[in-house]
Amino acid sequence: MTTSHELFQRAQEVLPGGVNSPVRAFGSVGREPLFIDQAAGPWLWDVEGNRYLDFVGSWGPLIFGHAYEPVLAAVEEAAKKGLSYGAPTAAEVEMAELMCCLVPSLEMVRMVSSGTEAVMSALRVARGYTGRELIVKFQGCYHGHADAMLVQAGSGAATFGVPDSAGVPAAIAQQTITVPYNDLAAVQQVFREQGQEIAAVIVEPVAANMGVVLPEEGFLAGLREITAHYGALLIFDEVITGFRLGLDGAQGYFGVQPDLSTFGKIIGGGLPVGAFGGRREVMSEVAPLGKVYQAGTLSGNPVAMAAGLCTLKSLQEQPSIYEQLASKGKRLAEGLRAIFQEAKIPVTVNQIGSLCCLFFTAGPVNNYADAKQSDTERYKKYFNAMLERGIYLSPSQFEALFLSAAHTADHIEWVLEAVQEIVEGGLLAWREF
Ligand code: KE4
Repeated sequence: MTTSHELFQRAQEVLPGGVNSPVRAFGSVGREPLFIDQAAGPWLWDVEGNRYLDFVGSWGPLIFGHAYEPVLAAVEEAAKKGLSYGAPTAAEVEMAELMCCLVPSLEMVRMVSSGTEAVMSALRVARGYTGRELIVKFQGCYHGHADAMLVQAGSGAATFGVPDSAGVPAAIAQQTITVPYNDLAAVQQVFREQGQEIAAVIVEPVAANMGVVLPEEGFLAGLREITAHYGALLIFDEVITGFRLGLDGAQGYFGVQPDLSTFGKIIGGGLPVGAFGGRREVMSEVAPLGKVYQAGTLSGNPVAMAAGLCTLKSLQEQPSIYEQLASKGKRLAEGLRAIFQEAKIPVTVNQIGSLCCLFFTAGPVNNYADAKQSDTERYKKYFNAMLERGIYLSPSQFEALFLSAAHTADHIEWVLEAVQEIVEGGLLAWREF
């Protein structure tokens, strides 16, 4: 039997860091990654046959859990007809029609193969439509790895970004302005100074890449008002929240309509799919209809469309899934708060629907600066102690916990019992130094 360790040794010879995406390397939790052999429902099995209750869910796509039978059947049926044609198919039309039916702000969409590609394309459309170049993003929000998005502000409320990745040209970074999440005054200030040059504001309507941070009352509506006033576009990056917070995503949940939205994860049902879309007037700029070039060999891939369509139709047929997920999320959040309050360990638990995050800081956590107050050493201990108990959490303090329809109330109670045991064991005891 091959072990995760043996695979990781081999992987590091031929894959940078031994992985195909950095967070999978378990770098911030101080141990080697598990190599997964298979999964079903809420369960993962590693290559050594160990079973884990999975709360990463491939980082969000699997709202019905792993190996959801209807999706497997749809994929099998599509695959038997061929894997890719590089030509239009009925499935792509059906997918676009369904997305536009479910999300009111969508009049046209374009399918791509990842969230990054969706965001990169949406930014280009915004720049092409407005004729402007500057983009505003929020510190701690993650929108994939397109150059313009790999920018982290320096200090200060509003500043020109400096790259937080090697290889991003300064000239690109300087076209991205970053401000603190939930800070409308900072956004106002940026627009007062450069509003006529700003093509778009891009925001995670619920931030889930600095841990989970909720929009404060009026924040999203404020962004809508400011961008409309200055003729900039508002882009909601719903790669995580799209079809997770509800059939009409965070924009439906909070009642704010963006000009463009980006999607990924759930719309692929576990296969590589992204999409961007919005107002017809804006999307009409996209080639071949308009002058903004955008293309992709596997965009709208028929097998991926089958997985995505089956997932969205299943959600449409079972809308009660959302209140069930929210109820499980609420129980988990309240249970965690109670355990740590009893133990006098200061934590903050942010939760909305099936997204949840336990921060090891007294909080509140309303932006990236707050989130970075978290004790990541304590998170590391917590992650490893939970893994030893067969519970697979996000291997970073700055990610979300994802619930799926496959998680039962009993699974939530099991998690809370495990946390209680860890806390009682003193592993996470809060020592005032
Ligand atoms: P992808 O290119 O990874 O499909 O999507 C990029 C992206 C865009 N927008 C948001 C809001 C996202 O959360 C993401 C990707 N999310 C991460 C998890 N935090 C993907 C996991 C990874 O990087 O391996």
